[in-house]
Amino acid sequence: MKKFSRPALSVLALAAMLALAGCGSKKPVLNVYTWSDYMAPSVVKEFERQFACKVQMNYFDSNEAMYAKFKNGARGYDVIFPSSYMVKLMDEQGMLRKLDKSLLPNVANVDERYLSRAFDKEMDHSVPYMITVTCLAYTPAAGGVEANYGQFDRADLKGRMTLLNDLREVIGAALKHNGHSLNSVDDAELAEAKETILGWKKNIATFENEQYKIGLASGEFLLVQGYSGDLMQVQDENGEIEIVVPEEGTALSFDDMVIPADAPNPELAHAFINFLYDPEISAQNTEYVFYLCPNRASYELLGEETRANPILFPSEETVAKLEMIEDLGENNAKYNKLWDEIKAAE
Ligand code: N2P
Repeated sequence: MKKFSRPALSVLALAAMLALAGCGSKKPVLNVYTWSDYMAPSVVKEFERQFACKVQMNYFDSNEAMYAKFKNGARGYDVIFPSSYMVKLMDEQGMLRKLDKSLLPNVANVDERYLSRAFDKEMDHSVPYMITVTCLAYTPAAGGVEANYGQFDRADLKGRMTLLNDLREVIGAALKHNGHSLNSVDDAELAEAKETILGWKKNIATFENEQYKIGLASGEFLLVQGYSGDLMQVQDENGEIEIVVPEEGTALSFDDMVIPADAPNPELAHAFINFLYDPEISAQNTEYVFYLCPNRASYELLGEETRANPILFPSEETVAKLEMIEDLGENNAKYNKLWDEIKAAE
């Protein structure tokens, strides 16, 4: 008995010593809250290596789900990736930390052409991470697809199409389809959008933000509304898939990097944002996720095919059709109500 108690005790003592010493071997953890399929694993690994830390990834599938989680008291995140309109809302509610620019030297390379369309042009609380253009994608089996949102009226594709589970994207698509701004707060235009979406709802399988990618790749879904990079990731696996920018115009959105006001590890969070703006890292990330990180210094490091990609680097004609999703202030409530009514409708 005695024989065994000594080593056991010394193991315990060592563990206690390590605990008292703040666990010398324990690495700092950076808690990230973001969208899935949105960062190259090699980029995360490289950050962990350079900064001797562990990056803990947590995922959300819509801005509203992320915001609701925060409102309900979720804490402990160091960097979050909401879209700009949601950043504005969170900022107004004092949820975000002011960024320390002295810790973000790489961010000086941000592309002014995009920054000029951002709401936080000074990057006081947010730095653009990636740019999304909302698109349609389809397989040849969909037959005779036109590049417009009117495709969701097609009864011949009933049950084989999906719309995003994203209220700003879907209401925005209907508004655009009917010739209006996707930020409209006009009651008549919104009522008309509701009717349009209720018609589409009869033909779609579901409102989906994640599973539609697998469904499109496998041929279960023939036509989907999706986020540009996600669609290109699927296209990379299944070369038959076509991606088009809807002719009526469509949403341009930025997902930004922000640090919550009460982030446990703000220094490491700044280091992460700065790291993601290292030209090599931005380029590597864009090549992997097929979204554009608006880092001018990274463009020349992209492959030729990527540089020629008309969705990552759209023509002036396409750009003219894109509209930024904006925060609508008190009118957000109108959209939430409309979305609830759409979801509840038979
Ligand atoms: C990544 C989706 C991010 C785009 N999977 C949404 N703005």
